[in-house]
Amino acid sequence: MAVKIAIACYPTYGGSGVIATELGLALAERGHEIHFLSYQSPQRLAGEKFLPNVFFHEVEVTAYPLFRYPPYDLALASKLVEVVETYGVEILHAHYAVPHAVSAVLAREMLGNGVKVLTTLHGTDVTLVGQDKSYLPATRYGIRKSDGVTAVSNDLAAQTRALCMACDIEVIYNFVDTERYRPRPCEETRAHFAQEGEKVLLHVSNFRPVKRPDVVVKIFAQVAAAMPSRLWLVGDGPELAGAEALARELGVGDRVHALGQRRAIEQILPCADLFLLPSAQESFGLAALEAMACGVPPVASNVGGLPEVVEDGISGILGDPDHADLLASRAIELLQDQKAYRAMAAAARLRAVEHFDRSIWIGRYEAAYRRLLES
Ligand code: GMT
Repeated sequence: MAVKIAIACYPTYGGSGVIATELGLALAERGHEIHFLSYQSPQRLAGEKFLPNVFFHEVEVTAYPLFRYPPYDLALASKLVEVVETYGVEILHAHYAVPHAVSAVLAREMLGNGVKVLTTLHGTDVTLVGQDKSYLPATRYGIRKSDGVTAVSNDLAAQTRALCMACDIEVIYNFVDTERYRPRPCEETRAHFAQEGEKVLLHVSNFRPVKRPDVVVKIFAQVAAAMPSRLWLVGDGPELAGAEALARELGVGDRVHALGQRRAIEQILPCADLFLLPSAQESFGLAALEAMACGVPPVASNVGGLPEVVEDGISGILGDPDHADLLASRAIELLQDQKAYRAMAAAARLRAVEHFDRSIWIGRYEAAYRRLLES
């Protein structure tokens, strides 16, 4: 049964926006009608093939001299109402609690027509932003008043329950399209930023403090002291300049390449030998999963949901991000042992295909929608 779904999400490169967009596109391919709502078109929507059942509705926030802070959450709620009334949307799917869940609940109350709200929690909406005292009561309200709640890992579900935000939370893991994200030859791309025989370490993020780009650079500096190597930094954010400064301080500035924000990430990932993600907190670690699908083992922190994705010593390396030296020495050992490296790269790919391929998890979202419509 085809369902009409409105997806409220962030349009940026961050994981929640990526999952929301990939989910919407996959659902559209399965015949559902998808309406994305955000303040700009989601990044991953750009360049996608034309699908007649995919719509984007820009949430416009009108400025007014009285408004020091134009109320985006109200504009989003109003847009959701408009989209439901115009297109007969049956489900409002909020990705990220703040403010999307609250706006969706408000829209449902305004409509009063039985439309259902499903909220998907992604991590920082519960563990960081949502816990800020300026947002906590509203975050709790949005989550509790949703008709259904999903979380992207068991760890995040447990953290949410601990905060008494909601008890009935279904875990629906993040997923990856393992046909698009796959190992591929990339001599040409590599040649731009690395020489033959050099190892390439890669970090992709929004360079916020939670991603610990300082640890990324510290790990790399030790690897670079042990073997010819390069560090590629993809993405942008407040900590990027600091990471580059640290690299210069540690004497590896000329081996670090900031590539900026890139769209075709599936073409860059397979060029790396290792993917670094030593975050302070990570509810799932979608970037690590995308690397694994490309046959690139992650070197990541053993926090949050990452141990549910990466099996330490099998499909990647997990450790304490405050012990960069330990993570670095395990990375060096792996890179020096070709047989062990090949086995880990193959295990990483296999784990992504067998446990996190999108075909497995899209069906779980469809089932959640069905249950809501029948309730
Ligand atoms: O990691 C970020 O800062 C971005 C953030 C987001 O919401 O866009 O990512 C979160 O959601 C992703 C998709 O579910 C998860 O894979 C990330 O682990 C999670 N980030 C954190 O928990 C820090």
